[in-house]
Amino acid sequence: MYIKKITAQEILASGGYPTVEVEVELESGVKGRASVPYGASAGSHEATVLNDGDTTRYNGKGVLKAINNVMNEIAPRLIGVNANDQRSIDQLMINLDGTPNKEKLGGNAILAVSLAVAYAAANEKKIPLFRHIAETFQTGLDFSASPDSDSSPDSDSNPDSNSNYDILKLPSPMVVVIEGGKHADDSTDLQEYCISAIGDEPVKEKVRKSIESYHALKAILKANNLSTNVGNEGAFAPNGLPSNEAPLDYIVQAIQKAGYKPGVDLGISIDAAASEFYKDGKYNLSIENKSLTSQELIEYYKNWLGKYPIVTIEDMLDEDDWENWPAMTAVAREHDIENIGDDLTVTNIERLQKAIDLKAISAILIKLNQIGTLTETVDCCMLAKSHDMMTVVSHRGGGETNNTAMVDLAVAVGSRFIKVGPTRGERVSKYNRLMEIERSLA
Ligand code: 2PG
Ligand code: MG
Repeated sequence: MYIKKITAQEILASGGYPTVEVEVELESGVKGRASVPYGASAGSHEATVLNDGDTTRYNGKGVLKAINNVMNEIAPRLIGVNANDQRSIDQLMINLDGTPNKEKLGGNAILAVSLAVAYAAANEKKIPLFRHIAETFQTGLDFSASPDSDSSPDSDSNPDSNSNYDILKLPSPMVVVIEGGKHADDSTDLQEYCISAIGDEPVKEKVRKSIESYHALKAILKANNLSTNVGNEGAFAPNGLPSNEAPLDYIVQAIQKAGYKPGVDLGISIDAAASEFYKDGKYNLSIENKSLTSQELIEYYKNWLGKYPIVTIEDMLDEDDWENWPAMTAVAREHDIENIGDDLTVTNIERLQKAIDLKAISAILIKLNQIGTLTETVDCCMLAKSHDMMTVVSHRGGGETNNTAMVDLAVAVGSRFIKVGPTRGERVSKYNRLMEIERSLA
């Protein structure tokens, strides 16, 4: 499994700006290819997305420097290295970069190589990526076929079928249905309102029920004279909503209109992305003309918690408002709601450990490009898991590609949800991959 060649190129992401795509070829001729996303409301503690800053190309957002780093800095060190040794390869790139936020080589350059290596190794082993990740990092999940299954080469059964794995444990969809904040103009102050599937049923049913509710929501928004244009992630982004609470009410109506039970089949998840409306110690809710302290904001949210079938909340406070996060978590836990850190924790084990020590969160959002290597991402998931903390693997709002590594990661580490938008090719590719994995394991 020795690496023979690494190539990199600029490709377009869904936000209309370039991103990095890498192909790794092994001596056997087997290849792996991956591309990486970028955020819109990226946290300030994330790994660097290295852009060129050359304003004559793509408003300065080209990624030729990152491409150059892959070709001339990273590739020469990885030729001849065993692609199955993911941890060493990632460590080598971390050392080569040498900065805490991967600003020298670019988190985008490093992650694209990291994932392409993983795909190449999985392809060489003729196993799907999720299984390769689970085996490589010993995540404790067994996707291998059970010994009594028919896996003879001439059988037309799927080699991954009859596995020891219970498909009801696959991650559930957390579908962004209304978006505001930095993901849309003049919508809500809070960034995302999601429908999260909580029933005990196969993924394909959860996807269907969530998406049917998304369509029902369209009718409800229209009936309320609200626009059904969509934002970055393919969710509705209506102007002129009366409050940040209104979407919660519309979503409950939508779930019911689609014929499902709020709080039983489908619940609600909120991502405030509060760093985006925090300034000088105050949280500014512009559509309601309010400027609140952390304590006042927690009180404001508190009114919603017992009233709606909310299952998770995320980034309800600023990314460095550490002292108030524990109070938010305590309030959420009283209502059996998980409090997710995203910009707070940035898939970084040091920040996660701090959050654990402070009891600042009860769950963590996971984004591969927040930290920049597959190994560090899996380590973060495993640290969360060792503290019985739920993980949610997420897409990015700025620009996504059709790459589905986030889904395989979510399956491999046993994440509870994947957070992805409901429409647009780069979003539905994630749900389609999840349903494909389900079929392969059924
Ligand atoms: C988030 C993400 C994804 P962005 O905050 O959870 O929805 O947004 O990628 O813009 O940071
Ligand atoms: Mg978030």
